[in-house]
Amino acid sequence: MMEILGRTNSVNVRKVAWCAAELGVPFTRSDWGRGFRPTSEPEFLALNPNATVPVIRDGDVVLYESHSIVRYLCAKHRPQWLGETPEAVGLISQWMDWSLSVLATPMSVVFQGKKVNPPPYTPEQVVAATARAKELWVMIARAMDEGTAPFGGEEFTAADFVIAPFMERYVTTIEPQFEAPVLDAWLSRCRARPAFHEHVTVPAP
Ligand SMILES: N[C@@H](CCC(=O)N[C@@H](CS)C(=O)NCC(=O)O)C(=O)O
Repeated sequence: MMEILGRTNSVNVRKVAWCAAELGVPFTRSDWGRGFRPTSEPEFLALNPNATVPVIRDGDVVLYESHSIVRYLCAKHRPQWLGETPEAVGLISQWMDWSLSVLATPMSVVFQGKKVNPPPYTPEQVVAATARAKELWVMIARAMDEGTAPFGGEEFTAADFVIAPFMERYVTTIEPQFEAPVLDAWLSRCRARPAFHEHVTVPAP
């Protein structure tokens, strides 16, 4: 059976667990990472020398980087979720990469600034990151309103699994007053799914 290594309060672990559950892929999970078994242990470093969660072990396949794991799971079990035309593949991939390279940083600064004690960032850094995160969620909502976002639709794509867990975190712990009907509707649809409820809407640390 596939194994996920990583604590459930990590947004990156949540992405992978939700994707696997929606695909019907059975898995076990073990608590590694901050507050649990340290990823600096040699057993973990042998799987991921970057010492980050999540990692999966699926038979002989060992992978780290949450978005690569989501791509792998979709490619193996539901390749259409990666896009059915070259254009769709490009767009889904673009948003997945964007969410790691652009969205994840301010989200992480704000979240850790609010939740980690002592906060690893100054209040000024948290204020700046909050403003940046808000700009980015406005950008996401606009793309959804314009119909150019390859996520939040009737059918899943790989991009849903990596962006919706950030959205859940944004509206629950960062900006509960954020007003964007298109995001509210998407979040409601996600929350109605048992797998999202089980693997993403779990209590934050
Ligand atoms: N780009 C990586 C980032 C992984 C990452 O930074 N994971 C954090 C948790 S969200 C981590 O491992 N923190 C150290 C720890 O928990 O010990 C991915 O998407 O998997």
